[in-house]
Amino acid sequence: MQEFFPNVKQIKFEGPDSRNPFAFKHYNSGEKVLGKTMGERLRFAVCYWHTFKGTGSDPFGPGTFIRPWDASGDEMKVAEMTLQAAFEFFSKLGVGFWCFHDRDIAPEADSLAETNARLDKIVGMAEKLQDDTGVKLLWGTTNAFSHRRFMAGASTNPSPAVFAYAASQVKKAMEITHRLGGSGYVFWGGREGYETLLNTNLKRELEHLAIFLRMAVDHKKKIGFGGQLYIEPKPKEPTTHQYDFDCAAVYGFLIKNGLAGDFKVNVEANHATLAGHTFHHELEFCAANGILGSVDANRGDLLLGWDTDQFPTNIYDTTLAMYTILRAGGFTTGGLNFDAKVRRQSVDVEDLFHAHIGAMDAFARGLKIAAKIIEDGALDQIVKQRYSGWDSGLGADIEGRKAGFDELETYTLKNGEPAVQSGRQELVENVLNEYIR
Ligand code: XUL
Ligand code: CO
Repeated sequence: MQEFFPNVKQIKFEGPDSRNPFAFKHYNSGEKVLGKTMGERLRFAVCYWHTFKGTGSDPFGPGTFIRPWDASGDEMKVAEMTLQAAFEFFSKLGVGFWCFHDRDIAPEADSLAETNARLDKIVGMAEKLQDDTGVKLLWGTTNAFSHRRFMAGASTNPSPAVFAYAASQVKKAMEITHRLGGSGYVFWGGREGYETLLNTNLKRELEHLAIFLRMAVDHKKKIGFGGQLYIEPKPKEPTTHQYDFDCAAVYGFLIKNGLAGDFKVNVEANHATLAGHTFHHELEFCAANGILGSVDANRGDLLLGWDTDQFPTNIYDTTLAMYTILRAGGFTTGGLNFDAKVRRQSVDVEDLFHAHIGAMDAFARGLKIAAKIIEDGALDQIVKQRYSGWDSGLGADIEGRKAGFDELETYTLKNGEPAVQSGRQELVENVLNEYIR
């Protein structure tokens, strides 16, 4: 069988002193952190679209990558070679999971029936490669945003025929995800939003989105798919205003439509920053509301301000992310999917390894640092003390709904001006810095 990464052998853990660029310095899959192995805690996944289908194109120029798995004039042959290259990559990197869009793994044909037949063929191969390598599917999803039929959205399209096409596509994508034993299924509303309200019935589009998601829940039950459904928020890009703007908007939408029990959130770091939030904020919001499901691990560039999907390398970001994820109980069905692409100038196949090795090490460091902060209770003590007024007396009466406005007015009239306490922001920032090593 053809080897697509002949210059790279199995990536191993060599420890922080290693200078081998093809070795992990911090990610040691079998090492235990807070009672579980790093592999179990981090549940890394490689995404198919950027890593194997990405071309290096940008709005100012076409692709720059020349991939050995693209070297055929026959689309289906390319799909087969790409799948083989992907599983060679997953195995050499030592990740447990992968993620795909339906259209990443098999090219669209002239009819839906023919496209589905192509998918079945590739999925049969993927089933075998999963068995051979032990690599599992973290989640599947549908690309209902690239084809011109979806230019005005999929489930929020003004045309019911496009809604039907998107439904057929999701039906099939859920079925193949189920067949491959996927732990989840993602809905990212690629073009579920609008460019101008002058031609948009916003109320109706939101109703259609809810109907569509209800149909997906029904179909999941019908086929016996036990994986978790996720919504992945993004505020803009490609549309000017996306409906699943951020985690709070998604949560409100789910609650309003009685879907909160059926969906969790797939939080993407770069989407968080596009929404004007930190990645940490979005994770903490989900944790606080019991909807933290999975993560698209990447980073944006605040100087550029678009979805650059860079590989995560910032230790502060990975530490704070893992701090929230660990305190929320860790991943169950979810994991850390590298929805990230190498830069346009990183044209060598080896660059794909450097990118993932660095990102996995960055999260391994974040995990270890966050675990130590938690073990020491270094920040917990400070936060607990800050809110201790709520544990007894006045605070407990308010939380227990024993006091109303009348009682609180009586209290205030009697006790006068409340004492103020320092928020000690510089102190907590220093504490964090002491752990980042
Ligand atoms: C786009 C994005 C998608 C989703 C899956 O910004 O993040 O790749 O993760 O459709
Ligand atoms: Co994503």
